[in-house]
Amino acid sequence: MLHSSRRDFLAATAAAAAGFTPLAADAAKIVKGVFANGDRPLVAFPQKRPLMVLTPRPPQLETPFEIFDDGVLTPNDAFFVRWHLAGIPTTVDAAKHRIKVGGLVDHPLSLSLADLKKYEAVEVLAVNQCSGNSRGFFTPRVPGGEWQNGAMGNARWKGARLQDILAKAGVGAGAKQVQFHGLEGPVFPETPAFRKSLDVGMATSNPDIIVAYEMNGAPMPLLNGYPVRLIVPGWFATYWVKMLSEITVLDHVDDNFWMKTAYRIPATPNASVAPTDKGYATVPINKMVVRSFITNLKDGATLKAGNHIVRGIAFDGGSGIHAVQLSTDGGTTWTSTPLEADYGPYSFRRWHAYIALQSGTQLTLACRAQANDGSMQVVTPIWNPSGYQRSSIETYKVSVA
Ligand SMILES: Nc1nc2c(c(=O)[nH]1)N[C@H]1C(S)=C(S)[C@@H](COP(=O)(O)O)O[C@H]1N2
Ligand SMILES: [Mo]
Repeated sequence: MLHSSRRDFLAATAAAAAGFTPLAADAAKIVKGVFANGDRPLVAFPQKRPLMVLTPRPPQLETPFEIFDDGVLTPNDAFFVRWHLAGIPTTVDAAKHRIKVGGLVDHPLSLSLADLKKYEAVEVLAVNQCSGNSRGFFTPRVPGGEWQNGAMGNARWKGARLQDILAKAGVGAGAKQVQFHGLEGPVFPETPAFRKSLDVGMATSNPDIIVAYEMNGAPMPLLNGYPVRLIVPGWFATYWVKMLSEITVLDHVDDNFWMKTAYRIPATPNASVAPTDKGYATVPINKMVVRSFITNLKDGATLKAGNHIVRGIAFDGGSGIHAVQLSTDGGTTWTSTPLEADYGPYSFRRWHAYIALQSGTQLTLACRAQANDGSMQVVTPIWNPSGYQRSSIETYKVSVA
């Protein structure tokens, strides 16, 4: 392998050290940053096309945004990747994999993949979005994975309903939460293992939460959680536990690090605070907030004069998209755009509009979505110290040649 820059070399060797040998580290390819320190090498990890590398170990790989223009589903080999801990198995024997269902249950279970497939199979199109998607745009900047807008993806997930599995196990009286854990572990013993929990009411009554064994009609890539992962449609990806190996019913509210300390948002309107604010209450991050993007042009683009189609996507936390509007004057006036096919309330919803561009002009495009629950994107960016839940209206400056 040839590496023209030290940075690519480090990315490739660190990935190899983690057991993930990049298949084609093309040293020439760097995606230019849209914020300071935002340049990202494009590296292909196993089962993946070249993606933007934030960190190779643990792997944090971002989907180049133009891929969202290709179709409503994000291909498995282009789907973003995010792990917290570096001790990820580099292979998993699906035939030997078991999901242990235990804790406060009447009948503990040990489910093989074959057992899982005996439950009624359900399918859902749902967006998996990292809580910190778009963190790099926070002003002032905050620490954490400096994602652009590509820490998200939309896939068709197939699996068994969590509520059916829990019904079989029999949830005991006094249960408070259900905790999920995957196969990976920390490299250092003092690092807390990654465990996430949902309230027992939600886990036993929401028929859309599934333990999935298929992603877009195929087994999911190892880096996206092969052989099974939890799908929590409408909720941020932190709950979508990969390589799921344990489901534990708890008689208390989970107080492990990943619930009590990490992944919490201010209990304020729009989860927003001032950088100087201290001592506010926080809650575990939960439902996603409505967002929309243009997918076929980038901020700063130069276009030819004439007629153009503008294409985009929108999604929310599960009520579905009611309308998307486009502005060609930076948000002063808005026009409704036709929505494309509806793949259910948890999926990306595509939209498009036609605009006529006069040569020699400059304009700012903006799109805003309104969800069926009435929520609507606003101009004012939110801020919180973890860089979670960015959802403000995106703008795109365009020069017409
Ligand atoms: N086992 C396990 N599952 C996990 C995580 C993890 O570190 N370990 N990270 C979560 C977070 S924060 C995100 S953003 C998503 C990323 O899913 P993806 O890698 O399939 O895109 O996985 C979630 N599930
Ligand atoms: Mo995340």
